[in-house]
Amino acid sequence: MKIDVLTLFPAMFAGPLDESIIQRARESGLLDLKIHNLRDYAHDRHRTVDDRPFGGGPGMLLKPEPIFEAVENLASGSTRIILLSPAGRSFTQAIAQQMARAPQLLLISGHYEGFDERVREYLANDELSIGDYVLTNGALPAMVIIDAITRLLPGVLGDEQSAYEESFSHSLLEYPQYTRPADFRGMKVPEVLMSGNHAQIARWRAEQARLRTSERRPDLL
Ligand code: JCQ
Repeated sequence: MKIDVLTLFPAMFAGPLDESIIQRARESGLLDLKIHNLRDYAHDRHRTVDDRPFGGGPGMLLKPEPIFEAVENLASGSTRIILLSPAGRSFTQAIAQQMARAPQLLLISGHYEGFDERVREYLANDELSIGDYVLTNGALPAMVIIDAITRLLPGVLGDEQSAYEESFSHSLLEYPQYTRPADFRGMKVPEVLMSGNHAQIARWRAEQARLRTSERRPDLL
């Protein structure tokens, strides 16, 4: 999969995507990730990317020209062009699964000033939010989405993790888990897990997952 990111803060991407599973996916060629500076698509001496809103009001808006030119340079007919902002639809595991099947994504990181509406209307295919709070810019949301999608790409995770994937798709929270020691400072592992009765263990886990979900995330049931 190819993922391009358009941002005013390319330096924010150094670090989080250079570690662990994402880095392995990049090195093995399963993920081709490129970060692009929106400012490189400005034409004037000051590399201007924003301007004042028509009709007045506070703040500045991202100008359409640099974003349109960047997209024309980076996207093809099959590229999904996605804006990141709190005004988007909520990013979910189901959306991550759909996007993991796309050949190319172009993530456009907005910031507090906002986009000229023509970027939404004529350029983007989609607008995503990672949650109901306001960040300074879309770089962290872009990284969250890249992480969620990359781990779903075939070959990125091992068998163990793929099994976990299936358990999440039952849309329950995970049951409590324990490892050694059986007694840690008097805090004991539930007896049933050491019983060797696998049918009983499976029942206990299913019950715990349901209980935990109904207590913490009744919206998932
Ligand atoms: C994304 N949840 C929060 C902030 C405006 C117009 O674009 C904007 C983008 C941002 C950055 O993204 C977020 C966000 N999901 O704050 C304001």
